[in-house]
Amino acid sequence: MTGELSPIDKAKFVAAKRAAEFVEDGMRVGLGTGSTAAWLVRCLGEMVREDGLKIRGVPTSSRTAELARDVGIDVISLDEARWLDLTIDGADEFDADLSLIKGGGGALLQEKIVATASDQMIVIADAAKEVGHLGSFPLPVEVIPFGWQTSQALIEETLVSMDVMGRKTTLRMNGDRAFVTDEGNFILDLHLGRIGNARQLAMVVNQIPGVVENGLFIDICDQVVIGYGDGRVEVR
Ligand code: ABF
Repeated sequence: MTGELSPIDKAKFVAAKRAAEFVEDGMRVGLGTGSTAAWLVRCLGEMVREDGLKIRGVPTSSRTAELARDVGIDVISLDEARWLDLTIDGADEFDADLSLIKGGGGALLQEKIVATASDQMIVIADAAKEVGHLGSFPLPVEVIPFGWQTSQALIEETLVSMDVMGRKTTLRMNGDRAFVTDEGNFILDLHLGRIGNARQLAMVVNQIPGVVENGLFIDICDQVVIGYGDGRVEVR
């Protein structure tokens, strides 16, 4: 499955493989989105096919659902599962409090719903995702298409009074068209540079009309499994 991996891919793979060890028979497992989570899905698929692991997987995006079915995982909907034992997903940034920025893959809404409806959430990440302060990675905010430019202006106005360094927001593009999420919404990327109070920012942004959800995951992640390019893994 792995062949000769680049250091970054090896870091993602070893983190995913270590996290897969937390998955037990009979679990309902939230399956994340992104390249690190894709390694997890492949590892779990191998455990299902070769070790007879019995799990039901709830994907956090249509891309993950397709990959999970391809590797032989029994895929069910979140409503069929009703609640999850464990969600394993990637992240764009994590800090010492295990607060996260997620949504670089455009799936933050389903990811946050699935992660919140889980007894435990584990993040798998290469070591470069660890930051002292959240904010270097643009914070994704999902907005409905109606009035998105007004929402963008409202967000920028709100940021003026927030404890952040930058205030520029850009519409996420997919080629020459706006990126559209599985729910048919748009993503605005907030280029903040440094977020002082992530908890406050997450609450305030979600009050803005037109905003559906943001990519700050506060008090959701329970553990992080960090992979390194030399093959080392660290669980915190
Ligand atoms: C998804 O994967 C997103 O929430 C997050 O932004 C992204 C990380 O992607 P990768 O694992 O490819 O770095 O979980």
